[in-house]
Amino acid sequence: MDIPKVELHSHLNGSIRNSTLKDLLTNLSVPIPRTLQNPELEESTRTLSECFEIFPLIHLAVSTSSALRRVVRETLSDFESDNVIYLELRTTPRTLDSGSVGKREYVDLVLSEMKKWVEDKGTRLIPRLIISIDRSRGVEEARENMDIAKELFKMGHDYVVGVDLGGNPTKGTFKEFKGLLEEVRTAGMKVTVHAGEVDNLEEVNDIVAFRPDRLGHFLCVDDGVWEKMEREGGDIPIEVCPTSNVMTLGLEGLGQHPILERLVKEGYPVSINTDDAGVFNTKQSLELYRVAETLGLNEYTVSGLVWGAVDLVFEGNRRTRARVARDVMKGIKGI
Ligand code: 6MZ
Repeated sequence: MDIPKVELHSHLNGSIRNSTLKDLLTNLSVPIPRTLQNPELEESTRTLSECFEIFPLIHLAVSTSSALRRVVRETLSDFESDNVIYLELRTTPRTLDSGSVGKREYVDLVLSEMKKWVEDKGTRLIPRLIISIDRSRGVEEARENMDIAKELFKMGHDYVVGVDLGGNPTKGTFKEFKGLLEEVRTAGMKVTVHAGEVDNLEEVNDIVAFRPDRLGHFLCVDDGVWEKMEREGGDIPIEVCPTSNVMTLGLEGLGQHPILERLVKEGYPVSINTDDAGVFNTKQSLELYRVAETLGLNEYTVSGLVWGAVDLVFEGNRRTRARVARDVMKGIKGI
């Protein structure tokens, strides 16, 4: 799958290379957990609760400005090597360097490192930033994150394209954050919401009623949810993360994915993504390959999936969107 691709659902710290994570933990003299020592375990044991155990460890490893800069650079390089040409990375602002770097500085640091990387490399990869809320950390922290997002958006920062509600889906409720998300939407920003990663139909219905610009995962849903979506405004694009979904749902394989086949066969607006390329030991081309293999798709159908995702980007600049479309089309025509 060497065609130019777009990636729309990728958590910055979840994209950390395993080698970097081990390296940073070693420097901090933190013992390396068993799953990080054995590559076979890395691939087979990332259930939802294990994922949410590993994120605090990643955050501990990436607790300095220099570590964060390194993760930004390496993540961009990894996506570029996989021929991703447009990348929406998302991250949750937090403090670094024992509190001397605040949340706003965290975001500034990510943005400046992205810009610097682009300038130094002269790359065709276009990186963009989505600012996340971690639902397990409460509304006050969420408000701080959304204030940062709104401020940067109002300033016209060309890299900041939207906000996200994510974090451990078993903690907190969508309702707590709805008002905040409404505010950022009114300010003109795009909103994506993680939905249905665990069984909670009431919450999924609330999220669908809110009508975010995109939905993340959308796994535990029933017919009533689809009917509601249809009735109340039609399709909301879905960010599918195949390997992540298989692991967090504890499936035997992608063939058991609850909605993938239906989405692809019905031509639903979807994008295929990595979620946490480091945690799930994956990359975009591999995700597309797994979808193709599972559903028996030929390369034209896979190209159609990539092309469809171009329409779903949060980028607001018409020229940039046209550039992405042109580059993807050029690649597809070459196959
Ligand atoms: C929900 C997830 C996630 O923000 O520190 N995150 N939230 N579902 C998932 N599915 C597996 N994977 C990652 O990146 C790590 C953070 O992203 C969210 C969690 O809040 C995690 O702490 P950042 O860059």
